[in-house]
Amino acid sequence: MNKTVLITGATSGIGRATAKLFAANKFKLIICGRRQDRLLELQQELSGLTNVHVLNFDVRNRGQVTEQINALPPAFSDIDILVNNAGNAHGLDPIEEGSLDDWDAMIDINVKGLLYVTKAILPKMVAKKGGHIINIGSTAGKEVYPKGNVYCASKHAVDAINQGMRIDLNQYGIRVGAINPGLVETEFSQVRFKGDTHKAAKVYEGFQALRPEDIADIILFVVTRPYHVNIADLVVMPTAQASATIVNKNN
Ligand code: NDP
Ligand code: 8X3
Repeated sequence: MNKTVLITGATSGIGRATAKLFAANKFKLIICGRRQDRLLELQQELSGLTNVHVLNFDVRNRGQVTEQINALPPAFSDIDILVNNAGNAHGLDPIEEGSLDDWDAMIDINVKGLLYVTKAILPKMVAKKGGHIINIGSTAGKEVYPKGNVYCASKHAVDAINQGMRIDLNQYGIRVGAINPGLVETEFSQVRFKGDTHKAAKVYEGFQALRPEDIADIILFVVTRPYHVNIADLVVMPTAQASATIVNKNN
């Protein structure tokens, strides 16, 4: 198995767990993120298992995204699988109190960033008539919850983009699918609450949240199906979670 996979947001959480699992399964890796120190550390950790290339960009910067993907060395330039994972929630506020900076961040990263990376990857997939794009959406892309407003909107956009990609890329035989997790314990809530670790920890208290490794397992399952099988849209929640607002705590 020597396929090449590009993972955005590989410095933490779901992306990092996916990079580790894919390395153990001998995929060639392109790991992306803004925190170069973490990328280099992960590259070092995984280099005994597979070949790892680092791309250090902010997905909001379309110039950087395009230039770096276009300049990939030949050994990494034929990308088979793109995992569009980079993203976060910024803030949890009622709409009338929301911060414009938080709104910009979520739309620019979760929606526009995902599009910039995909646009840079697509020409080669289209030319070779094959490839696999996995979009990490969210249950927030299926259901809106109190104070989730713009984050939910960004993930609803990912849901629509996932469907749109699948429709338009159908003629090229490119597989497109979304994985939509519920509550996963990562750095997600630390980012949402701007470093308030107490508030972040409270989100996952009293029940077993999903672990990033659970999502990595699913991504590996999705990409290792026979080529005629495309998992188009998958929702996964902790057993304790029934919806965005119903979580069975302390049982
Ligand atoms: P983490 O905060 O642990 O990881 C987020 C990753 O995204 C980091 O590697 C970060 O890298 C990267 N990232 C964020 N902003 C940018 C940017 N501007 N440019 C490049 N990379 C960026 O959170 P998760 O692992 O939980 O989140 C991964 C994905 O899963 C997100 O799309 C999130 O919306 C989604 N998700 C998460 C759920 C959860 O409950 N945790 C549930 C459902 C979906 P760096 O900061 O180094 O750039
Ligand atoms: C992350 C899950 O419920 O915090 O997308 O929005 S949630």
